Amino acid sequence: MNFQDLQRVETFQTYLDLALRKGRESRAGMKRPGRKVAPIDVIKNKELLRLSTVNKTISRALNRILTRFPTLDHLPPFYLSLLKATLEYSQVKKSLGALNWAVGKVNTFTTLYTVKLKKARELSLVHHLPKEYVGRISSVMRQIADPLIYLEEVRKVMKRYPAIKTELPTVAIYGFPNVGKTTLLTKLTRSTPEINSYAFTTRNINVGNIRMENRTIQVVDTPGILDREKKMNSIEMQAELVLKHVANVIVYVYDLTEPYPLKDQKKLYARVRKQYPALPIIPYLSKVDILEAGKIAASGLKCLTDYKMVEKEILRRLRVR
Ligand SMILES: Nc1nc2c(ncn2[C@@H]2O[C@H](COP(=O)(O)OP(=O)(O)OP(=O)(O)O)[C@@H](O)[C@H]2O)c(=O)[nH]1
Ligand SMILES: [Mg+2]
Repeated sequence: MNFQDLQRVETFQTYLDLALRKGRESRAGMKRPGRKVAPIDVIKNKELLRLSTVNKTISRALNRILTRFPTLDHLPPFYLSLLKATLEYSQVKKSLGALNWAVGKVNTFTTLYTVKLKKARELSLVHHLPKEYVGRISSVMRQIADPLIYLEEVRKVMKRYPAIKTELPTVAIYGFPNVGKTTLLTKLTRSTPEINSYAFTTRNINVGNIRMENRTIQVVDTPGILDREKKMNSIEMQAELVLKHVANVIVYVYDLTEPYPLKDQKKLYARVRKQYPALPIIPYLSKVDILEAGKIAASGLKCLTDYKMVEKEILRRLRVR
């Protein structure tokens, strides 16, 4: 899913002003009737067109928001968990519900005032009813002021969600900070995310694809994890949700050149192993090109050290699944 294209949600006043302006323009732009029509009916027809234009403009604007935002009931578990962790789920639901309510309400008032206007016999009433209609519509729109403001906040948060295809077979690269996770992603895929010689370079989830044997395998590079007891930050939590809901295989990256003790790296590995017993884990040792001789043997690790081997192993693991 991709939330990057969600469009900005404007204030109620913006939508209302737009609808009223379009309404006025439609009234002004109406052609003179060809045949002889009573003066009161000329005005009536203009006002009727104005009402339907206001209705159409508001419905279109609000429905566009409603259709672009994901349907909460159909969100894949990864995005649903992410949403619940980063936003107030019930408030998102309520705000979208409020927009739906407003579309219905504006529609009902439009029908009501269309009928009233058609029936009106006096000119004063023909002038008065549209004013009353605008008052009613304004009041409905005012009632969705807060939901619209909140949905704009929601959009800004969702824009930062990673674009993960939850239906693709997925490999998650996991491990301590600065161990070479993103470098491995760039070797496995053609993506070119940022790589740096300092920890916590990856502040978001990077995604790349491997095309092999006529299938696409998604590779997700997670930010570095410190196996802390204390509460996880939002980025660490995203990495955790990838393992929980999206990954079919994990590549765990070990690094013997970084200051993180091997004991801690093994502990994180064991934690992941225990937490996700159904997921195969491929241990990979990075930076062997700069590793002192004998260090691998001394570590007792049994890892792949070449990304080509990792690729083969990923395929093998996915094939047996
Ligand atoms: N020599 C050598 N350097 C490597 C290798 N893999 C990664 N590096 C270097 O290690 C540093 C960190 O690499 P990244 O790929 O950014 O590591 P990361 O695990 O994604 O780091 P965070 O995103 O901060 O958690 C960079 O300076 C890389 O160039 C490798 O196999 N050999
Ligand atoms: Mg990285």
